[in-house]
Amino acid sequence: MTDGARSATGPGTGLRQAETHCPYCALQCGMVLRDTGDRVEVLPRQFPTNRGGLCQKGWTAADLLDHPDRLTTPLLRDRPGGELRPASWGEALDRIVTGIRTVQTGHGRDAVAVFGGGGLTNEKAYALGKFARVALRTRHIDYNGRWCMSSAAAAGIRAFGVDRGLPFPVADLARAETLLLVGANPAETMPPLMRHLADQRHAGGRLIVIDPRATATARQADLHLQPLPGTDLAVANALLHLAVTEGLVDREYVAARTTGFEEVRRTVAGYWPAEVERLSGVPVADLAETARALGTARSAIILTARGAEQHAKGVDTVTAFVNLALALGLPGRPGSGYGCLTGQGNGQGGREHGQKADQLPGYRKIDDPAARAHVAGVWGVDPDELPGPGVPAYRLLDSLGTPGGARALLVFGSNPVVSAPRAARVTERLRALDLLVVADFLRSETAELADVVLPVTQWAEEDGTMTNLEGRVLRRRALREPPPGVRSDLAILAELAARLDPSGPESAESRAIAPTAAESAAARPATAGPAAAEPDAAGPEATRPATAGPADRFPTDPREVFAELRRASAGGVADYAGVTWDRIDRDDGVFWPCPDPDGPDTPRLFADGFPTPDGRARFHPVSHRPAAEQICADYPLHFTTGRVLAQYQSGAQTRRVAALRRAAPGGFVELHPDLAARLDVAEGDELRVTSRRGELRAPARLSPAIRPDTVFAPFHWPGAARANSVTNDAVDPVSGMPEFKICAVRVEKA
Ligand SMILES: Nc1nc2c(c(=O)[nH]1)N[C@H]1C(S)=C(S)[C@@H](COP(=O)(O)OP(=O)(O)OC[C@H]3O[C@@H](n4cnc5c(=O)[nH]c(N)nc54)[C@H](O)[C@@H]3O)O[C@H]1N2
Ligand SMILES: Nc1nc2c(c(=O)[nH]1)N[C@H]1C(S)=C(S)[C@@H](COP(=O)(O)OP(=O)(O)OC[C@H]3O[C@@H](n4cnc5c(=O)[nH]c(N)nc54)[C@H](O)[C@@H]3O)O[C@H]1N2
Ligand code: SF4
Ligand SMILES: [Mo]
Repeated sequence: MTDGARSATGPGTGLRQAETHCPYCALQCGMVLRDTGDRVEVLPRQFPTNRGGLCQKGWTAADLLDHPDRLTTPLLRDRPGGELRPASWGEALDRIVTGIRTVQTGHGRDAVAVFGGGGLTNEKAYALGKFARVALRTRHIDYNGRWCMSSAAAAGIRAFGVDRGLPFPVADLARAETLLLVGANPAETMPPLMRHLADQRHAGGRLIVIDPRATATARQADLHLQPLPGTDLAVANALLHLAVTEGLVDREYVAARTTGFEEVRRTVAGYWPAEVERLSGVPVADLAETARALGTARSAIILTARGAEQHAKGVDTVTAFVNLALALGLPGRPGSGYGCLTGQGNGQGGREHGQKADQLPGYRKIDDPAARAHVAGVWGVDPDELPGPGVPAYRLLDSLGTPGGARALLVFGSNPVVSAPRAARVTERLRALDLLVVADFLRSETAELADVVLPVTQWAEEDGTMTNLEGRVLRRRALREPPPGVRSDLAILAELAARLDPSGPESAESRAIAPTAAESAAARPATAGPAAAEPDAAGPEATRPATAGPADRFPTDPREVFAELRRASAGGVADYAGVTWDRIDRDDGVFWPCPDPDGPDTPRLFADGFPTPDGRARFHPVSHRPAAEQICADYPLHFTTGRVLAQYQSGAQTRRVAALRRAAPGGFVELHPDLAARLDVAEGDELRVTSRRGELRAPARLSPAIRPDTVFAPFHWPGAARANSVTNDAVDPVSGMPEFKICAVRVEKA
């Protein structure tokens, strides 16, 4: 195979194969797909993140390509309460356009909303944000990254001036003498990442894990702190308190590279370790050992994930760990720093290019006049035509169908019926819509409620880019053509934009049905790889007259979209202007920011300074506050949620893979044997977990690994076992992130 053309026929084999990445999580493990004629094989591939490893989900990812549940025709519901039936593309698109027009005419432009996903490629995420602002002209767009990354993102921006999950390559983890994981369970959520952790241990490094459960990750640690859920902020402040009293603060670094330490020092002075032990259950000795392990190491890394972040105080909790990292002088030092483990496949890129309510491409702010002018220029519209900021995901979903809320919703890449907090309420809001459109390749639980379902391509049928947890932009490469009847998300957005365009050359009614993705793909050269010259970033679109209607502004070729994204992001915080597909192919990915095609990219941030106005990182004093919902006589236990290895997210995909269903067949409630004895519960007994918002039913799984005052359930299943029937919809005031990780429940035998 030649460089730059890695989707091709293998030499002498007659087999088509493609070097691509796993469709699931942010580790974006390298894999080779091979079409043997009757099936698609997945082979692991050496890539810096996975180093030849894959987890069970990656190995089985191709099972969904020709799955019997795969959607290959649009579905339409003729009347409320009726069944979904197969329909033609023309009929489905007409129904959507008519529905959007009716809603916008009656209730204004903002009455149509868009909900995106962190699994979408950069090109799709960019096109979706542009579609909302230019074709629908609504301010209402947000996405499932709000459930996932938003608290760490907000904390990163306020401290460092930038949000890139890891500001260094994953391989740097092995260089940390001390590694602290807070609310992260990578042994189940990113198994190949454990290879880097094993290297760290072999080099003599120490691993410390903070988790209310003794997870597969915690069991590998030298030290496991097992706090009550929702007390991490206090734990972090106590660690900084100890660092101060034991003289571990890097005074030179604090003086030269940061601002605001004094106020933080005064705040943490009140976090006496003994008091924090009473609050969190973490022994003073363990707090002291952790503070010393971090403060005396030559190199140390602190990582947070959803356990610390998915709280109504997630931003402040992450800030507390960032404060600790800054006081110890870690960010920017080799083999050291603070990072957040991004979750979804394109969780990083998905939050940079405009599907966030307050954001334009390149991580620009939608309320910044200069940002609006730049992006409007690229889009060929008047800046004054761009809508203002919308509202975060939960507020958006919670207001659907209410007075003042949106009445039509288009969902691309999420399954909120299973994954949203307080899911019964969200389901009720979705049912109240005048029009629900879902683009998916499977009939997800959310698609089941839709008025129109549009069948889309899968990862092995697509070209595009993803940005992994390291901020490394990667290539997704197509192996094969999509099945007939299926279209790409980009093609759907382009077609809808054309039909919605009031000034377009062809009106919606008279416009011929555009070819399907399969049809137009058939017209492309046989190698789906980047054989054709990449459109210049300052190419023809740049000079296209601003009078062209939206119809012309939605290219369907991902290369063209990426070229436009580069221009839209140029000069922004997440600058992709210098990233080209060829360069990604050559260098195993390109780290942003990368403003110049001939200049360097940025594997490591903060070596010389922080992208803040004065170049210094900023401390922020933060204080512990209790969870939004407290335990009481009626709801005496803490409830927390998370993941298991063999299922992914809402499970829409992985529940359909036979091997994964065998490995993790259904929901369960994990509880301590002492608690089980008190409740007279035996292993396997059907339990009812009830909160103020609803209940779930699932079998008991007894485990000494969990605190006796806390029960845990994974959130991958719909129906009776749905964890989000129980969770709290309280959100962080800054980020809008819901409190998935703690609420008050009662547990009894069902
Ligand atoms: N198998 C699998 N892998 C995945 C995913 C998946 O669905 N399945 N999803 C991907 C995505 S999108 C994401 S975001 C990541 C998430 O990756 P992780 O953050 O590792 O996953 P979670 O299981 O949600 O949470 C991690 C841990 O937080 C702990 N926890 C709960 N409450 C608290 C608390 O208050 N404090 C602390 N310190 N810990 C707490 C839980 O016990 C759990 O072990 O995984 C990615 N990888
Ligand atoms: N209780 C609880 N709830 C949680 C969490 C938790 O820890 N606890 N974690 C939260 C987190 S971190 C996350 S990230 C969310 C995730 O939850 P969701 O947003 O529901 O994510 P997925 O289950 O990945 O849903 C993606 C859907 O889009 C489809 N899809 C995949 N790729 C594409 C594509 O390219 N185009 C289109 N059109 N469709 C596509 C899939 O088939 C699937 O139906 O869940 C959140 N919910
Ligand atoms: S760790 Fe993540 S990217 Fe790697 S194979 Fe598993 S799901 Fe895919
Ligand atoms: Mo996530």
